[in-house]
Amino acid sequence: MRSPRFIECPQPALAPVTEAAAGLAARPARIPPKFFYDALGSRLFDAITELPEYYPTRSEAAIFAARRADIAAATQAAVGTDMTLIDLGAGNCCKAESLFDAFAPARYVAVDISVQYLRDTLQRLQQRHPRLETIGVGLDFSAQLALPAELLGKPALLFYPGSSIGNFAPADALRLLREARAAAAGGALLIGVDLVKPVDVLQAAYDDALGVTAAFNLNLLRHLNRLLGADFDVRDWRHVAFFDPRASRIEMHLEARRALSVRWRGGERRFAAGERMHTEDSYKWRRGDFEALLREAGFRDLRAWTDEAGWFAVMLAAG
Ligand code: AVJ
Repeated sequence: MRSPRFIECPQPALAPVTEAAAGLAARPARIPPKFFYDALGSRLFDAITELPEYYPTRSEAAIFAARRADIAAATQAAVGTDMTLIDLGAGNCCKAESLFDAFAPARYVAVDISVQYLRDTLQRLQQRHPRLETIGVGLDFSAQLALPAELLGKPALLFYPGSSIGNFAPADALRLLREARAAAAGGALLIGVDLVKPVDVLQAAYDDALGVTAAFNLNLLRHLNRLLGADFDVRDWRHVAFFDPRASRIEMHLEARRALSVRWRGGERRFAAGERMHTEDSYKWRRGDFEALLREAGFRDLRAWTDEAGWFAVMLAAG
């Protein structure tokens, strides 16, 4: 059996502690969504994907279940047979692994902000796929997709499922897509995109009856307490999520229930009652607009598959 190899990329320009502290001091306060994903946050996100209100995971899975052979054939035609599968934000690697039979990759590169999470996941994955060359890359690609040079140059399939692209404002999404096209080196991108749909469906997905999304959002404060030595009391804050039709995005915020002050290592600030901290944007695209964005990023030969309701799209774009 082979063993997975791990590459830890150098830290981004801004260290996580510096970035989080700057966001907390900003007006209005704004913490990037990558800070949701500490150990508990990752588990809470997994729980979100099981909620009846959270349609994206199920819609995307339904598309792959119904169209797997078609998607695999189109992907192999675009990338070739000696396929390197580069999984952006691999997490538990389940989605990529479910494609191994149909896609038959020669090499699997799992990229995630948390290399620690990847270590356990990839050890177990390697046991199930003993001959697959498996590489784990610890990289925060939210500011720049700077993959290690040794992995670049051969046509690759960049796999970016789950509509994580929704966390990027259109201009930043375009930048990431351009970087993905460069990394694909003549291969292709296979991406999940959440689409515009009735507002009540969107809002329920981000404000579920059980309060799991609220816990996911509030857990950010516990993460900041650990990361920054902050003294947030989670009970002082409330989860807020709504769809802004003009920006075509869900916004998530944490709202102070009363006037309070927060201290952390190297800083302090007051929040008025009702003051909000912006924690996430989740953009919802019209299919044609996202296809135009892919073309603007230099992709061609676009294919798109949607679920029956037309709520989610899986798109393939040649580099
Ligand atoms: C992982 C970014 C795709 O935007 O739907 C789920 C994160 N936030 N519920 C999304 C999320 C609140 C999710 N993405």
